[in-house]
Amino acid sequence: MALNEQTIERLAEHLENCQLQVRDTPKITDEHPGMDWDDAYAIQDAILARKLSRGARVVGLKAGLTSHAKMRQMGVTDPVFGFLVDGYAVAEGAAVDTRALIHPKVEPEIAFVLKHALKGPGCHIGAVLAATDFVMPGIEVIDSRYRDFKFDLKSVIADNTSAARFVVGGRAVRPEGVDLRTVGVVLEKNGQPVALGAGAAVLGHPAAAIAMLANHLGRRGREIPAGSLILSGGVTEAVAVAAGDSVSLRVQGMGCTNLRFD
Ligand code: 0L1
Ligand code: MG
Repeated sequence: MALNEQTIERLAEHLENCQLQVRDTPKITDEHPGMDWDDAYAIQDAILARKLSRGARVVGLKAGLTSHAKMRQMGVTDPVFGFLVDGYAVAEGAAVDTRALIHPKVEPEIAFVLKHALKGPGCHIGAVLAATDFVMPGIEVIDSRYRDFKFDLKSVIADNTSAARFVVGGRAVRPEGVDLRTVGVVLEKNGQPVALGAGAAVLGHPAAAIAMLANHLGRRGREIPAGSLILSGGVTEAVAVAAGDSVSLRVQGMGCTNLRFD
């Protein structure tokens, strides 16, 4: 670790305040160019601890930057991992209040729900599919706390990978009931298709993102608990949304899930 505990706490407070007060900030590596990967996840952990101390619950996990389209869009090369708390969950078809967000974007995702825990190292697609109860469509709303979504990987990890809101819905499907590589995904905004893709856009197979998360947690002595919901990452680039927009995600064989923005 390159940062001391006080600095980690201060940066966590700063980033969380940006989220709570709906204001952006330059990326934190501008002031702390020497921070390392452990510092980045320690800041993310400290943000989670702040939320838990106020009564939040973890309701899921996420992998981000898992598609080449997203990596190109953001100019980065590796996936990142974050947490989802109860305040981020939106009921299907409900409205997201854009006044609580800085510059939201939506991403079409495949959500996994596990029946068994997954623990790395050595976790692979086969283990993920064996541990998966069902998969379903999910829309993630990301809202980087960084000005103009300009960040590097360490900054975005510290900022809990831009997590802000999510919805899951449509039809829950057993993993053996769908080929997650070839499954087609259509994201519509205000009735117009705005992004199209197939599951393989996520690291060749969306389950690979879950395996990477299990291996990442395993290196830290943790696991993905049974019952977890995990967003496996955007299948396409992210699409900007604003008040008045409605967004719908259709995943082949899994139906549709929707969000509105007020
Ligand atoms: O979920 C994601 O893929 C987003 C990760 C963070 C990068 C971003 O804000 O676009
Ligand atoms: Mg995402």
